[in-house]
Amino acid sequence: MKLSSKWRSPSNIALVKYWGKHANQIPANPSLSFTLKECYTETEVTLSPKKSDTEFDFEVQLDEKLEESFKPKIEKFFKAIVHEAGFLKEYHISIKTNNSFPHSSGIASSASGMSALALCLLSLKNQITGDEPKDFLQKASEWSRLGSGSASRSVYGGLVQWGKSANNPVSSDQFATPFQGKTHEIFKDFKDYVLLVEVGSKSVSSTAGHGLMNNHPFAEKRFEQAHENLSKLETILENGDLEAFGNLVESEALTLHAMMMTSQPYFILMKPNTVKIIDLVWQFRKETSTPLYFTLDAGANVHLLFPASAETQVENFVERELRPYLKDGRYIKDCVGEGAVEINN
Ligand code: 2P0
Repeated sequence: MKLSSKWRSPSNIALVKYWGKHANQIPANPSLSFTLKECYTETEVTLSPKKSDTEFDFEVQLDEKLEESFKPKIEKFFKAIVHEAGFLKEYHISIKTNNSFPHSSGIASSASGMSALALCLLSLKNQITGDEPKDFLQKASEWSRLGSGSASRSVYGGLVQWGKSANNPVSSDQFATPFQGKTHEIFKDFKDYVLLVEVGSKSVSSTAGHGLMNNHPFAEKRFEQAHENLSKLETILENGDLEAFGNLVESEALTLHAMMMTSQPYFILMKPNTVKIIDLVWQFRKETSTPLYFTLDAGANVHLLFPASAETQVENFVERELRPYLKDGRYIKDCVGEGAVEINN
């Protein structure tokens, strides 16, 4: 009998950013994100009798085509979890994956992709051993973290924290946890329009960028600031102060990119149209008082964050003023989502 497991896992957007890490994927500071809904990866893993003597006998297909370039990061992930997943050495492992968002959209697939894979592997472990640990999602988040730090946050829906912080006794560097604070209604159906500015691969990978925080002249101050911002954000999320929210997330986004620009070697992931869009967002906010804010990931795309009540104004603004600056005029209308789900065939 073939053993298989299939999961859909979403991407997430950090409000307080993870940038810098220690050995074994331990974050240098805590981060907090919104889990998304429309940007997700679906992955199916099937185990069958081993075909070769290699340590890990596996193949990966993206959109039904073999994808050799994914193998090194996955093999590294297998090595990181094999002490808890001995079955990885005993089977041929077939991984079939696809993303809801366009492949070369510049949307990082490592959060959704690595969490979907971790969830499948943990389900398979449980099928083989007959155990169902009561903390399934916590363990899946821990395994996801070992694949890619930001992936640890994708298994849960809504607001999710990863990394130890003083105010939150259940927080951990090992795995993410659902945000423990009170959340104002306004954040429950928040929108994130992902504006595609640049497609294709980035000049510097996130893993390399994290590495450049070692010996970075501003690193310690930045890690301290992330703790402070997380604590401020907890209050903002409770009281629903949108202006304070926007001020904090925009500052986090620009600080992330400032860390890149002040690394050695230095680099810039924003593109001219990224800056143009930020400028237009600021102008629009000033003129209309619409609560529209931006954040950035480690790339050139711009995420527009706003409450559902502002959607009509924002959509008109994007169509009228921002579309000319987007790659092929493309953007994805996303919103806060529920987290990963298992798919039963
Ligand atoms: C984040 N980013 O908190 C930050 C903000 C990008 C900008 O985590 O090396 O793909 O696989 O742990 O998680 C991107 O880095 O890096 C990231 P690895 P990851 O979402």
